[in-house]
Parts: sequence; C-alpha cells; structure tokens
Amino acid sequence: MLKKILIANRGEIALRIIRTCREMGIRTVAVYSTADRDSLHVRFADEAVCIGPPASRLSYLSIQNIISAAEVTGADAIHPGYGFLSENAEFSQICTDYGIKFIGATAEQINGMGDKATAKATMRSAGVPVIPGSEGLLESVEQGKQLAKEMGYPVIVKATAGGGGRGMRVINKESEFEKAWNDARQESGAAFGNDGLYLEKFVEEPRHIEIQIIGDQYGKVCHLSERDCSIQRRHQKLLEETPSPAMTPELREKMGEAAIKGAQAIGYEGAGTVEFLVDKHGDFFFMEMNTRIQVEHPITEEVTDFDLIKEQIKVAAGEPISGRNYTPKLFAMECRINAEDPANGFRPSPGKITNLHFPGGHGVRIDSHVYSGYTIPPNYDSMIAKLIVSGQSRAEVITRMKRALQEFVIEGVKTTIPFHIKLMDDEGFRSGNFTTKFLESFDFSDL
Ligand code: MV4
Repeated sequence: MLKKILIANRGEIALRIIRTCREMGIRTVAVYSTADRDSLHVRFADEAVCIGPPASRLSYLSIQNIISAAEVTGADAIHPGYGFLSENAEFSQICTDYGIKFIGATAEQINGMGDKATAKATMRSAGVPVIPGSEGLLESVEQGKQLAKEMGYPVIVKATAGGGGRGMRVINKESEFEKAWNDARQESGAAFGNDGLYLEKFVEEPRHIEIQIIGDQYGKVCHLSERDCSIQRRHQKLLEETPSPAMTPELREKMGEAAIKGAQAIGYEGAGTVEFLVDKHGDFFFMEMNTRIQVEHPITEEVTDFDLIKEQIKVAAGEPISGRNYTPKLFAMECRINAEDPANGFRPSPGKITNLHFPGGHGVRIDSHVYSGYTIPPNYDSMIAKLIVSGQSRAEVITRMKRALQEFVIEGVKTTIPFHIKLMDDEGFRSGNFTTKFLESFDFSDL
C-alpha cells in the first residue's frame, strides 16, 4: 500500500482526500500558496509545503514546485484532485519519470481524451455510440457545408481542443455557416493554440448524463451508475443528482456497458467519468471522458456506499476491483454552494466569512474547507461548499435539501443558497422533466 500521498490541490477536495488517507493510515503532504496559509488542508495534513504565491500558475500549476515538494517530503504518490494539474499529460508523465505514482490517467490517455476528435474516433471504434458528424477534423469550410447539407441543419462545430463549451458554435442554416466556422476557429486558436474543428448534428434539448467508472491495473472496469448534470448555467454545473429522473434500468445497463467498453478500449485504470448526451428518444451519445475524480463524485458515494477516493488509492496501489456494476438503491443530490451573487450574474463574492453554520442531521453531508472567520481568496474558483443530501426517494431528497439549505448560515459573502432554495420549489425541476436548457429560462432577478 502507498505510505505517503502529496495532494496537489487546495480547498474542499484537498480536505476530502486527506480524510480518506487518514482512515487508510496513509500519511499526507499538503501543498499551499501564500493565499492559503490559513486553509484547513494545511492544518489537517501531516506535513505542508508552501509552493509559491497566490497566482495558480506560480503555485498549484507549477509542476516544478510540486515535484520538488514531493521529493523533499518523500511522497510515493500524488493525488491531483480536480482542475489544476489533474488532466495535465506533462505532469502525469513527469510524476511517472520520477517514480511517483500519479493517481490519475497516463499521459497517453490524457492526450487521447483531451483531443475531442481523437476521443470520439476511439470511442466509435470501441462500439460506443457517438453523435453523427464528420470523421475527424474538417478540412475546409466547403467540406463542412457539404456535410451539413447531407445531415440537415441544425449542426454544431466544435473545437477538437475544446471542452466545457468553449470554441463551439451552433449553426441553424447554411448562410450562417461561414461566420460560425470562422468564429469557432478564431476562438479555439486563441484559447487553445489549436484551431482544429469537427462537425456534428446538433442534438436539441438533451440531458447531460455521465457514468462513473472505475478500472484496475488488470483490465477490469465496472460502473457505479450515473449522475444527471443537466442543471447548469453557462457550462457551470450547479446541481447534480442520481439516479437521473430520465433513467430506466434498461438504459442504465446500455449506457453502463458503453462506458465500460470505452474505458477498456484505452486500458483505463482508476476513477473516470464518461459523459453522454441523452436525447428525447432516450438515445445516448458519447460526448467526453474525464480522466479525474469529479466535483460531484459524492452523490455516487452516497448511493453506492463506496468511498471513491479510497477506490482510487487502492487501484493505484495495485489492488484488483470486484468488477461488479452498481445500481443505486438511494437517491442523492448535490448543491454547489459558491461565493457568488446569483441575482447579479453569479458575480464572484470573495471576502471574509463573518458567521457560519452548517446544516446537519440524517442524510445530510457537507464537503467544505471553510470556517467562521475564513477569508475566501479571489484567486481561485468560488465553490466553498458542497451540500450533499441523500434519501429514499427523489421527493424526500428535495424536501430534505430545502430544509438543509434553510438551516445553512453563511454571512459576509453572497452565495448560491437563495438560488438553490428557489430551485427546490420550482415545478419544472420537481417534475424531473428538464434538459440542459432549463436554467436559460430561470428567473434569477428576485433572489
Ligand atoms: C452538443 C450539444 C448538442 N449537440 N453537441 C457542451 C459542452 C461540451 N462538452 C459539449 N456540449 C454540447 N454539445 C451536439 N452535437 C449540446 C451541448 C451543450 C451542453 C451539453 C451538456 C451540458 C450542458 C450543455 C449546454 C449547452 C450545450
């Protein structure tokens, strides 16, 4: 088993990883920027190393500083959490070169899934359903227009280096094609230094449903059912739930098997997520694969009773998995509590938390690194807590979530709590019949 793990992250996920390590008897090393001196991950880890100034580029994204911290502390593995270096192929490779186990994907897998046209081709070869469109990258505007005419509008052009919604354009008719193409090319070239584009049929009003998988070093992969992430605004997820209200046992079986086939095709080891779009007919299509632990992993933990961080560490240490797939027997939801003002375009609201009270009770879990008196620095993402609620039915979870949100006290900064309270009362949300467009028509003005 691993003896000492360095956590190359901050905030709630650093704390989340430290908690599991402690239960497993594994020593931990925290790294921190000068903005995070007073953070709980620094206090709760066995050792802590300052890796630079507040700017992420000079601290949490500094491969050199993090590898140095691992070397001086003698860590035998690095857990990257999510964001930062978690899907950085160079970092994964350098860890391997230094004999430090990277708890995540190999450089080859990260590159293969990071290039979306390549990822799609890999999945199609593995027999995973993909969205109809170009085979690989488009070679010219003319080729794109020709293909769009054959498939029928609307279509979408996407940056192969993109993800999270950047560098894509929906095209409704041929007269819009050239401008959309040029805009997407320009945007992806500037953002990613790669302006390769591919084309797909546009799937209208889909749901975003992802499958949690875990693979071991011996080629076995199992799935731990799905999460529905359709409640998002500008590609930022605000609430996730499992099971998906749109799921059936048959669809879960098919999507689960597709996710497993895709992961096995790349020899995937560790925890991963395969994202799908699901259309109104219940047809599903591969969208992206995330080669990291995700923010929303706790809802899967609540309904399967697996500690996903523990599973990641066990497979990294070479333990085999059981290879059994899981169907949830409970229901769970996660509300992302961000230091943002939902009434004003979700504008970040950093600053000092002057008073704090966390909700509790049966079926309520909080993953958070904040405390009363803590100052939220402006340098990083604004998520300050995840409120995770489980129960026997979706209706029970909604009732319990609303109760917990009402009990939650955070003073000194604006938060997304008022938005979530309103969401729990929303008829469209309560019906479970919503798509990724749900928040486009939501009224945030009275929050
Ligand atoms: C799509 C789509 C409709 N049709 N592709 C958004 C992020 C990136 N991962 C892919 N995305 C989409 N791709 C086709 N062919 C709609 C989206 C999309 C979306 C997907 C998941 C969750 C929220 C979304 C919000 C807007 C658009």
